[in-house]
Amino acid sequence: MPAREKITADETVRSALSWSVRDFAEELSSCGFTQISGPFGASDEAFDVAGALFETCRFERGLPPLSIIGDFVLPPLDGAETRDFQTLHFDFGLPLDPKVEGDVARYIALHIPADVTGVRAVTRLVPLAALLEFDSLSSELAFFARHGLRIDDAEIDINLQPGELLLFDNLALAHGRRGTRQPGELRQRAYGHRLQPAAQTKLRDDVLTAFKARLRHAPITNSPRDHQQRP
Ligand SMILES: O=C(O)CCC(=O)C(=O)O
Ligand SMILES: [Fe+2]
Repeated sequence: MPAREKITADETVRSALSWSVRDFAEELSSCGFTQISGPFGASDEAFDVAGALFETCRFERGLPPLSIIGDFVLPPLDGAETRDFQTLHFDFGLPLDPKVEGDVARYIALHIPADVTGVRAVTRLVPLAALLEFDSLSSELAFFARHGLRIDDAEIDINLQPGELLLFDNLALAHGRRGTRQPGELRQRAYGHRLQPAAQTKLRDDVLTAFKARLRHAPITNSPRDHQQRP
């Protein structure tokens, strides 16, 4: 049975959600991210839902099949707490001048297990269209910077809580963190494609073309639901 049928037929997953997989997939496609309250106690359960949603999105976008290319406990259980800030980044990066076969992360799922206590960090999301808008104002950037315009103006802070799941498009939003995370606090799974250099170059060009088109027409909108735009 093709993966998509297997996923959308999973009534256990669907009935556990107040929104259907399709609703969340639509929000992920239009906003670049979606937050699901669950609660999901265990990460396996959360990532089953993540996989179903990403599969729906990638199928509708005509993207190549996804596989799990990274699965991390952040920080590691036997590690130290993180520093109190993580700069904006793309997981696995965007290939700029690919020469060898490599993994490209298309979607990221973040889950905080339900038994974690005392979460103090928030995940920062910044739509790339907004970053490019800033870039296109480069001659004026120095002026605005002197007058207090910060990238924070485009930033969406996600205050992910125990049991919740955050899904985002790694190639539509840069992400980072504000605040400290304790060992074992966050589970992160990256879904992507292993691509030859020519396919990586095409993906890079498709991503940049999509940004340019968005800039000409409409910027990525923030979620209509419960996300906090920084003041
Ligand atoms: O802690 C977070 O919210 C984000 C973590 C992250 O993006 C990473 O470690 O790659
Ligand atoms: Fe990351």
